[in-house]
Amino acid sequence: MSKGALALLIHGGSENWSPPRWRERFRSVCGDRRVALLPGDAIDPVDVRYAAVWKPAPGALAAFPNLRVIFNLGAGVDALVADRSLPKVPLVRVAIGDLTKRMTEYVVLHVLMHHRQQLYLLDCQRQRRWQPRAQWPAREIRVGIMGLGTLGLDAAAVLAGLGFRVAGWSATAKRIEGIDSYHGGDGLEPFLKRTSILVCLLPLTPQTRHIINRRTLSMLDCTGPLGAPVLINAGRGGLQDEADILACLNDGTLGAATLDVFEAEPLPADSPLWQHPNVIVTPHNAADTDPEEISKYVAAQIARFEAGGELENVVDLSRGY
Ligand code: NDP
Ligand code: OXD
Repeated sequence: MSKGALALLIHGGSENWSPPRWRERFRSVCGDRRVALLPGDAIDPVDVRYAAVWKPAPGALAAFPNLRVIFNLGAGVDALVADRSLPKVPLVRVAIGDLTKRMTEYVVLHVLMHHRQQLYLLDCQRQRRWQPRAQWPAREIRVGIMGLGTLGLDAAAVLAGLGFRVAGWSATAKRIEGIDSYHGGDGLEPFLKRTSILVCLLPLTPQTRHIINRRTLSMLDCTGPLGAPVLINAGRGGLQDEADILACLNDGTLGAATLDVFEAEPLPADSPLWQHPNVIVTPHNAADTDPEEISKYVAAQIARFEAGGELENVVDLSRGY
C-alpha cells in the first residue's frame, strides 16, 4: 500500500527557505512517500494525509478531505489558528533544540548589548571618542521574560547563569530554580515593576495582542543602573503597539529597544523605528532555524505517528498556542 502523500504549502522566505528547497529536503528525508509542492505539482487532494506549511493562504488546507496532521514549519501558529477553515486535525509546531538555542543566542546577545552599553560605545566609535562609562555587574540588572515556554525557559536559564536576576511571567504558575515566577493577570504588574530589561517571547493570541503598550511599559523599573528600561521583543509584532513604543522612547519612559518582529513585516521603509538612535531593528531572524533540522523533525514525527506513536508539540487550539 502506498504511503499517504505530504503536501507542502510554503510562502515567502529567503533562498534557504524557498519552496523548491523545502521540496528537495522533504524528498530526501521522506523515503518513498510522495511529496508535492503546491500550487504546481500534480496530486489528487484525496491522497494528501500530511501538510507541512508556512503561511499558507487562508482556506488552502480545507482542500484535503483525508488530511491527518498539519505541521507548521515554525514555532508560532498565530496565523494558522486565525484561519477559521483550518481542518480539525492535530496541528504540530516546531519545538527543537536548534531553534531554541538560536533564540537564546539572540536574547543573550541583545540583553548584553544593552547591559554593556553597546549603543553608546558604537556612537563613541563613530565619533572617534575614547570615553568609557562606569559599567555595573550583571547581578544589578533584573531581566523579566514574558513567556516561560520552550524558548523563554532556555533563555532564562542562560541569563541566570550569566548572573542576571531573572524572572518570568506565564499563563500558569511555575516553580523554576533560580527564576522568580509570576503568572496570570494578577502577576503582571509585580512582574513588570521589578523588571528593567523586558524580553517578550509570548505567542500572539487574543489575550496577548498589544500587551506591550504605554500602560505596561510605564510599569517597568527605572531605578536600576540602566536608568530607563529596555524592551526586547522577539515574539510577534502583534504583541506590541508601535506608536506607544515610539512615544515611550521619545519621552524617556523607555531607554532603548531591540525589535525582531513588527506589526507589518517587512517593516515599512517610512517607519521611524528604522532610524531611531535607541532602537535595534532585526528582520524577524531571531531564531532563523536550520531547515534541514525542521524537515528531519517532521519526517520523524510522521514515521512515529504511522507506527502508532504520539505526536509531539501539538498545539492546544483552545489556548491558541
Ligand atoms: P510556548 O508555547 O512553548 O510558550 C509560550 C509561553 O507563553 C508559555 O509559558 C505560556 O504560559 C505563555 N503565555 C501564553 N499566553 C499567555 C498569557 N495570556 N499570559 C501569560 N503568559 C502566556 O512557545 P515558544 O516558547 O516555543 O515560542 C513563543 C513564541 O515565540 C512563538 O509563539 C512565536 O510567536 C515566537 N517565535 C519567534 C521567532 C522569531 O524568530 N522571532 C522564532 C520562534 C518563535 P504557560 O507556560 O503557562 O502555558
Ligand atoms: C517562528 C518564527 O514562529 O520564525 O518559528 O517566527
